[in-house]
Amino acid sequence: MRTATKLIIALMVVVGLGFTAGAVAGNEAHATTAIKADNPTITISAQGTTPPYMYSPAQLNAKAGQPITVKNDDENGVHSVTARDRSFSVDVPPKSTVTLTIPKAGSFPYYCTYHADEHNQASINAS
Ligand SMILES: [Cu+2]
Repeated sequence: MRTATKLIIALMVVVGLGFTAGAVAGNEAHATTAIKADNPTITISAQGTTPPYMYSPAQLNAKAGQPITVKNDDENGVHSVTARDRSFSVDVPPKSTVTLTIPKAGSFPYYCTYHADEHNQASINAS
């Protein structure tokens, strides 16, 4: 990807985070629209049971700095992957995929800012 394209995407992400998660420091969260086939992946899906929305897998292991693909299979709603401690946050529009990078090692329980009580418990363990 060209540097200019990366810069534009980075700016869009910073602006987007400013609107959706004011408490998140822009320089600590990274998201792009780039997709790599071998990334660890979180899939968000809507299901007709309780809870209505699922993060899968519920526990994801990754390396700090490694791109994580976040795929939203729900055609009707935007969801987010937002660290409880606000280390990172990314919005995932319906039927789309974004890339999330965890800035540091640690265990990060996360939730959805749009449906705080309607997803299963989930976390990313970054080493
Ligand atoms: Cu959600």
